[in-house]
Amino acid sequence: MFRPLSNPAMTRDSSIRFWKFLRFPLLAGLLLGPAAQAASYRDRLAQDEIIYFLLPDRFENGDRSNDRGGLTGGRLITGFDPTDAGFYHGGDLKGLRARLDYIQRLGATAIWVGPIFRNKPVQGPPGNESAGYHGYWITDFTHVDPHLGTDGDFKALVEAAHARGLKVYMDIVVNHTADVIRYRDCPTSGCAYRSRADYPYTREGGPDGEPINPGFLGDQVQTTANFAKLASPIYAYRVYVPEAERHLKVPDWLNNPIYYHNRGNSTFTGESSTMGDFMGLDDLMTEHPRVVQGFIEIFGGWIDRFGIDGFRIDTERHVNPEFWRAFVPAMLRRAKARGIPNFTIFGEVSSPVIDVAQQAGHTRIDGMPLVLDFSFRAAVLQALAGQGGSDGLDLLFKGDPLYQGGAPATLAMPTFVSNHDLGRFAHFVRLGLPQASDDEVLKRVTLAHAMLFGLRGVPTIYSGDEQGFAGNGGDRAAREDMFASQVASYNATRLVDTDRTTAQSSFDPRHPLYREITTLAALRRSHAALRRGRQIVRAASDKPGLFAVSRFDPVDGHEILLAFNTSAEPLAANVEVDARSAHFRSFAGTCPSAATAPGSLAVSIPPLSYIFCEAVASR
Ligand SMILES: [Ca+2]
Ligand SMILES: [Ca+2]
Ligand SMILES: [Ca+2]
Repeated sequence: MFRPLSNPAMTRDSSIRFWKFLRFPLLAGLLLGPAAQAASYRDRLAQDEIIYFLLPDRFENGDRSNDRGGLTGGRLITGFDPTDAGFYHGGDLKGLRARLDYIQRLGATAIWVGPIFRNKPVQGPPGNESAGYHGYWITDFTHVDPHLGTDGDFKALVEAAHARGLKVYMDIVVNHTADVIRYRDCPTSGCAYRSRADYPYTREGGPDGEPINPGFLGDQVQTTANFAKLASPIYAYRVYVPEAERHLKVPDWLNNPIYYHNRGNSTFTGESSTMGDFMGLDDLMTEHPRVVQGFIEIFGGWIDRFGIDGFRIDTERHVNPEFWRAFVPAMLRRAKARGIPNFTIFGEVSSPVIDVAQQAGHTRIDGMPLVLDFSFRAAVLQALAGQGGSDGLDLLFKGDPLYQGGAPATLAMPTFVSNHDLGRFAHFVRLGLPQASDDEVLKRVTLAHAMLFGLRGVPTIYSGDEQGFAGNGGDRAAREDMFASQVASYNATRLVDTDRTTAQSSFDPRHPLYREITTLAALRRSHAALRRGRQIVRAASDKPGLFAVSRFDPVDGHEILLAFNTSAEPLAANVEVDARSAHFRSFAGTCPSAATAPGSLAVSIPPLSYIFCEAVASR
C-alpha cells in the first residue's frame, strides 16, 4: 500500500490518483467522526490508527464470578490474589467492553489486547510462584482463559469495538507455550542451553551417545520427509511430560515433545536466541512443517471466528525467519478471504537501545510487515529522560530507508514510549532526573507524547500512561490496575500530576495527560501529514535543546514544522523550512506567522514545550 510521495511539489496527476486511492469511506470516517468510522474501519489503513494497549487482567473487572477462573482453592491453584503484583487481579473482557467509551474518547482507534488464551494459572519453583495473569503462558491456544471470560465475551467485545469503528489487535505467541515439558537430567528450571554442536540431533546426550534419529539432516532442512526422521527428542536432555499434564495443551499435537527444541534455557545469544527455552517456557520447534501448519490453523481460526483486525506477535525475534515467511502470508490471505483487507501484523523485536539494523532486518529477512519500534522509545528516553540529546532520534530516522518498503513503510510502524515489559516513561524520567519537580516530570511525559503523536509511526499508548501511572520498574512493577488496586506497591507510587492513587479507579477523563493525548489525537486525525506525510529532520543535537522535523501533506505537499525544546531553558533559534513555506499558522503552541527569509523560520519555544506550525498560502 505504500508509495513514495514526491514532495512538496506533487504533480496534479499523482495527486488525483492519490485521492482515488484513498476511497470515499475512509474520508467520510475521518471527516465525520466515530459514527462514520464504524462503517469504514475495515478500509482504514494501519498508518491511520492510534493504538491503545492494555492487559485485560489489569484493566477493568466486569464480572467478579470469573476472578478465580472457575478454579477453587488458594492462590497457588486459582492464580487469584489481587494484593500481589504477580497474580490475577480480576480484570476481564466484560470489563474491557464496558470501558470502550473511555478508550475511544481518548482518541484511540485500535485496541491491542494482551493475550487472552487459556494459560497455566500458576508456574514457578516453590516459594517463587506467580500467575499467568499477563497471558504469555498459554496451554490452550483455541479458547479464552476463564479468568478473562468466555469465547462469547471475546466475540461480544470485538463486535462492540467494531460497532464503534475501533479495531481489535490480538496479542499472539508462537515461540513458546507454558512450562510443561521437563528434563530428567535437570530437575530445576535453570537448565543450561545445550547447543546443536555439543548435542547433535543424531546422538543421545552428546556426540559419543547412542545413535538416534538416523538420516535426520537437521532443522535447516525443513521438509516433511526430513522431519519424519526426527523421532526421538532426547538428543540434548531426557525430556518428559508430567503424567497429570499429558493432555494439558490444546490442540493435542502440542503435547508431543518432538515439536519442541528441548535444549534448555536461552542465553539470548547465538543459536539459543531462537532455540532456547525462554526461562523454562517450552520452546517450539518452529522449523518443523507440522508446527508451521499447526499455528496457521490455530490463528487462522481466530481470524475466521472473530474477524479481528490484526496480530501483535510476542517474542518475534526468537522464532526462525522461515516460520514467518510461511505464517505471515497465510494470515494475510486468511484475513483477506474474511473481508479484512488491511489486517495488521507487527512483531516484538525487543531492544533496550537504538538498534535499527536489527529491527529492519526482521522486516527484510522474516518478512514481518511491521515491528514495534523499540528504538523510538530508546531515542525519546535519551532525549527527555536525562541529560542526553536528540541525536538518537536523528540516528533513528536516518535508518528508516533500511526497512522493507523503505521510509514510507515506517509510517505504519507502532511507536511507543512506555510498555509492560520495560516500564513506563515517567519512571525513567524520575530515575534519570531524580531532582526533577513533579511539574518537570509532567512536562517531560507530555513532550514525549507530543513526539509520539507528531513523529512518524503509529502512536501506541500503554494503558495507564494517560492517568499519570509511573510504576517503579519493569515487568510487573509497570502493570498497575486501572480499576481500584489492592497492590500496596502500586498504591504507594506517586502518580504524575494528580493526588489520586491507584487505590481508586483510574478512569478519569479530566486527568491532564488524558486531555493532552485527546488533543494530540485530534491533531493527528485532522492532519494527514502527521499520519501519512514524509518526514525530514531539520534540527537535532547531542545536547538538550532544539529538535525539529518537517512533515509534508501527502496530497498537496504543504509543510508542517514540528519543533521541540528538550531543554529546561527557553529556546530561540532559526529553523530551516521549505523555501516555499512563507506563512505559517500555529496549531500547537505559538508559531511565527511568517518566515524571516525564504527557508528560515525564527522560533521561540518555552522550556520542555513544543510548537506545531503549518505552512499556509498567505496570512
Ligand atoms: Ca473478573
Ligand atoms: Ca519447560
Ligand atoms: Ca524459539
